[in-house]
Amino acid sequence: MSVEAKLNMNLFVALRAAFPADLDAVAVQTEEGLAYTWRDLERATAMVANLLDSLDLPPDSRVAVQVEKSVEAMVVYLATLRAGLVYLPLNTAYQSAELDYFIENAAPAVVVCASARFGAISKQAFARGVQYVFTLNEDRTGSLLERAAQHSDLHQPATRTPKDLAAILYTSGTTGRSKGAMLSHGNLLSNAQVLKDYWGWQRGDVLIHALPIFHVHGLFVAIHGALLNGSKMLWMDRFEPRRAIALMAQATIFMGVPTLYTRMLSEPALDRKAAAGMRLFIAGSAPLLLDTFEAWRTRTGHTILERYGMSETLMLTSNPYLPNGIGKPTARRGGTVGLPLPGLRLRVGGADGQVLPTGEVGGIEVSGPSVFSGYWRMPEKTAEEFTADGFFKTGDVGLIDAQGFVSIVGRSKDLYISGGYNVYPAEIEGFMNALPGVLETAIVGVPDPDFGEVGVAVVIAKPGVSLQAADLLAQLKTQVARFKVPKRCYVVAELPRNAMGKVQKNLLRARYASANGDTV
Ligand code: MCA
Ligand code: AMP
Repeated sequence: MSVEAKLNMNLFVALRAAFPADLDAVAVQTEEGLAYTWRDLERATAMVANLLDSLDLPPDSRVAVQVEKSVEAMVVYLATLRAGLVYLPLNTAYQSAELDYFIENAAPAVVVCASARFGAISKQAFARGVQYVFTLNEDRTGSLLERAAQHSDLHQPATRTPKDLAAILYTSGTTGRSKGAMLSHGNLLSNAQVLKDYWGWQRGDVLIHALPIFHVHGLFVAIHGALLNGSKMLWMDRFEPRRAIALMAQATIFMGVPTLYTRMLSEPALDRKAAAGMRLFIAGSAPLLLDTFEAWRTRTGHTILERYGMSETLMLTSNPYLPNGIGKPTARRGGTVGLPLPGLRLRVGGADGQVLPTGEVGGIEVSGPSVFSGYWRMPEKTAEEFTADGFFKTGDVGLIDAQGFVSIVGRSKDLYISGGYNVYPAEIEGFMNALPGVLETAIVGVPDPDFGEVGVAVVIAKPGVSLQAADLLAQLKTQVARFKVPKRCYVVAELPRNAMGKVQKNLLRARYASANGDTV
C-alpha cells in the first residue's frame, strides 16, 4: 500500500485493505445463485465511484438511496464512501410525504430510486433542487449501472479524514420531524474494528446477511463486519425463516433482530443439527425476551449474544464472546445487553444531572469514538441531547450492575420498537389527527409475540362524525411506511386523562394489551 493510501482514513480504504489475497474467491453469494467475487466488488465500486466523480460534486454532497435490498445497492453504498460523498439510506417502506421531508432536509445532490418510482420521486427531487436522479432495480437494470458501465474499473479512493462525514441516518423523534444523525468515517471504522475483535471474527467465517440495508444493523454492523474480516456473505434479499435455517449449513454467523429469532423458532427445521456448524448468533435493535434466549439455547445448543446500539452511537455494549478480561470466563446473560464495548464510556445519569452509582436505574449516557457529531443542520437539537461534559443521552433507561453488565429497563422517550423498527407515536398521531373526521388520536405500543411490540391507535371522532377503524388504517397506509401503521385501531368516546388533561398512555397500554381490547 502506498504511503498516501495509508494516510487516507476513508472507511472504504480500510474495508478494501481487508479483502482476501485471492480476489477471485466469492465475496457475496445470493439465493438466486449469483456469486460476486472480491474482484467484482472492487471493480463495480470503482465504476460507480467514477460515475459519481464525473458529476463533479462538492465534498460532503449527499447521495440519497431508496432501493430494494440487493448486492448492487451495497455496491452503491461502498462506491459513495469510495468517492468521498455522504450516503443517505432510505427505507423502501417510506411513502411520498416521508421522502419529501428527507429530500428537503438533507438536500442531496443525487437520488437513486427504483424505475417504478422514478416519475414521482424525480418530480419531487428536482423541485427540491436535486441535480441527478438515477434508477436501480432489483434485477440489476436501471440508469445507474448503465451509466457506471461506461466508466473505468480503476479508481483512486477519495482522501478522507476520520472526522469527515460518511453517512447520514435519519431517526424519528418524540417531537418534530426526523433528525439526520451524522456519522463520520472514523465513527464507522472504529466501531467496526472493535466489533471484529470483540466477536472474534476469524478466518473462514461466513455471514448470513438477512437484514435490510437501510439501517445501522444490516448496513454497518453486518456488512462492515464481514468485509473487514474478508468474509463471505450469504445474501438474502428478504428474510424468510426456513431459507435462513437452510443456509446455516454453509455459514458461521447470523445477525438478526429478535423477530427473526422468534420466526425461526416457529420452524420445526430449527434444531441442533441445522445449527451445528454455526459459531455465533447475534441479536439486537430491540429487547430479546428471556423466553427467546432460553428457547434458542434449548433448540440449537447456542447461546444468543445480545448487544445494544443506536443510529447516533453505533454499537455500545455487547455480551461477551470470549472469556471476558484476562482469564475470567464471563457468560452471556439473557435479559442484559452485556458490557460497554472497549473505548466506550457508559454511565447512568440521574434526573438532576448527577452520575448514579452501580445498580441504580437512570438514563444511559455514552461517549466514545463511535458517537456521532450531531444532527444534520440541527445544532439546537444536538445540544439538547448531550450533557455539559459531552456524553450523549440515549433516552434509554437502565442500570449497570456490579459486574459491569448493562440492562435496559425502559425508555424515557415515547417510542415503541416493532420488529426492530422504532416507531414514534407522536409522528403517527400527527398523521391520524389530520385525517377527515378525527378529533384526537393516542397511539401506544403493546406486546406482540411476532414483532415484540405493535402499535394500537385509539381515536376520538369529531362531534357528529362516524368513523370506521379499518378506513382510518387504510388511509394511513397511503401516507406512512407500513411498519408505522398501528396493527389495531379503536374509535372511542373519550381518552383517559390525568388531572392536567394529559392522556394516560399507561392505562391505554393496559387496556389494549390483548388483541381483543375493548372496541367502543
Ligand atoms: C413489516 N411490517 C411490519 C414490520 N415489518 N409491521 C410492524 N413492524 C415491522 N417491523 C408490516 C408489513 O408491511 C405488513 O403490513 C405486515 O407488517 C406483515 O408483514 P410481514 O410479511 O410479516 O413482514 P416482513 O416483510 O416479513 O418483515 C418483517 C421483518 C422486517 C423481517 C421483521 O420488519 C425486518 O426486516 N425488520 C428488521 C428491521 C431492522 O433491520 N432494524 C434495525 C434498525 P401490510 O400487510 O399492511 O403490508 S438499526 C437499530 O435499531 C439499532 C441501531 C441497532 O441496535 O441495531
Ligand atoms: P435506532 O433509533 O433505530 O437507532 O434504535 C436505537 C434504539 O434501539 C436504542 O435506543 C434502544 O432503545 C433500542 N435497542 C437497540 N438494541 C437493543 C437491545 N439489545 N435491547 C433493547 N433495546 C435495544
